[in-house]
Amino acid sequence: LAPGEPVDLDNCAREPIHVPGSIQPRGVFLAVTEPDLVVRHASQNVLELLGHPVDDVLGHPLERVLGEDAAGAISHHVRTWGNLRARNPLLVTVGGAETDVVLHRILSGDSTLLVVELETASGPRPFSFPNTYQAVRGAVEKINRAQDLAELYEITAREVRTLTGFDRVMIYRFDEEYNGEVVAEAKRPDLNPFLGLHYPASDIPPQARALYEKNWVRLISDVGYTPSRIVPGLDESTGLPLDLTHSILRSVSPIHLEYLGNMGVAASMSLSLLRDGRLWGLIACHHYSGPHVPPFGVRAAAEFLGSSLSLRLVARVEEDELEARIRATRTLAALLAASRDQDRALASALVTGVSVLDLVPAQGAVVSSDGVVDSVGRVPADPTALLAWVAEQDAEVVVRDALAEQEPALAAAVPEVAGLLALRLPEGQSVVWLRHEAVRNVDWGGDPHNKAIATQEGDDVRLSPRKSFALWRETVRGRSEAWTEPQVRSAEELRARLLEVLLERSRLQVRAAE
Ligand code: BLA
Repeated sequence: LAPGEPVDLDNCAREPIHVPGSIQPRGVFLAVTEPDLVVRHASQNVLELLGHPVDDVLGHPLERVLGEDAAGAISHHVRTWGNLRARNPLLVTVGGAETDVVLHRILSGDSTLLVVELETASGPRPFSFPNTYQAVRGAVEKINRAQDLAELYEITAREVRTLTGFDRVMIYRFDEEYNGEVVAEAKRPDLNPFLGLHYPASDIPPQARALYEKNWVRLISDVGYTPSRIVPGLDESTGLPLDLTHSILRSVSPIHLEYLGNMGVAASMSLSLLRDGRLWGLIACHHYSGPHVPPFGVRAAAEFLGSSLSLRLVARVEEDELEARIRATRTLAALLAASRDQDRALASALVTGVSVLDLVPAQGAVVSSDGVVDSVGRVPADPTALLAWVAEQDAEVVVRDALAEQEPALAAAVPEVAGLLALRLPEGQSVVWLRHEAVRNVDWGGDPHNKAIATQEGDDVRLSPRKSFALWRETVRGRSEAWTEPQVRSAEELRARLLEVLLERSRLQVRAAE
């Protein structure tokens, strides 16, 4: 974006959010040279928070801004430790107030600048270090005991809420295209649930996701804040604005603030969930009644819970995949045993008791074999058109998840079907799994709490969760849940074995006739 160009819905994926040139004013931002600790950049709110006009700070040693003790402690700290980010925060007293100092270095031409961010530990600190440690240890133990993915998400949401005190904590999981779904939620009981809702990928644009892979926590403690500018803010050697990727005070995208405002959110925090270094989801936290500032130590503890969830998840997904494979093998064996029973039509054998729906989940399945058509689950009243269509296909295994778009003629004949997985067998025989449209109707009616949403209803405002959900619903309309690779593989395996079974059955029939 050109400087001064407004951010809007069309260009917001190009907004360079890591270089906003300003911060959220709950703390102070300073960038100093080393080892002299002379201030080169400062946020304008040094006046309000520390009592020095920004011009009295620039070009002066840190000592003048923070006092001898605090500056001495920082100087000692940076000379002692290499990995500063792993050692945050440093607790110092500035102007009589307990203050968290959070340090990291950024590049400045061939050299580096030390970024010093200060957050006053406002109000009573609900979590001393030992308390936080106890809480986190207890939470990790619970996470490790979770029996399945759903419970794992659930426990993490609840524990993060207990730790941070947000009104709502959601586990937000991306699909392959970075559309998101709220898969777990812990909330104040009077709030309406977001659980199960989906949002389009554009709600969290690519550059934001890339930033969140590097910096795993961001807090917007007051959605209504006025940004405080960093002066001068442009790096002396490169002329470029300072990179705030790792700043804890980075001012956030105005378009996102508008979104949060429309959602009725007063404060927001999100934590990155990573798998092999890639973002697979977020823990998204909302506060509604007003600003909310969990101290840095609590945010770090919540981040740690997020990484525990991520680690556990990788193990859990692998366990689940293994279990699914074992289950599929057993189901396949049961189906084949049933299909060898010569006294029963093959079509009936595959849909009674252990059925093809146990092998591949779907809303219904139709089997046509040897002139017999049988089904299980929800299937069209008259599957003739469907079976005729499958018999005409060239491919042995046919996979469709957007029937209306991919096969309009067939879709017109079976309007309730959005996706199918079909095995074509010799002589017009087939096994066909059927899925409905994936979109569930979610009742947004009433919405007693988030009044801001209701006032946007008449407007063409895209930046509200309800409009955003509606957009997602538009983009996925007419699609079924995707057929996964393991599911298609299971179906292919069934087909290979059924070919043998059909051969055997016809041989026995011939012999019986002789
Ligand atoms: C960032 N968008 C975000 C973030 C979330 C969401 C969680 C991370 C920042 C944070 O912690 O608040 C989206 N939040 C959601 C969703 C839910 C939620 C889906 O609670 C559902 C319950 N956003 C838009 C559109 C654009 C956009 C249309 O909706 C742009 C075209 C932009 N979102 C946008 C940007 C950021 C963002 C630029 C980055 C904010 C920043 O870190 O500076």
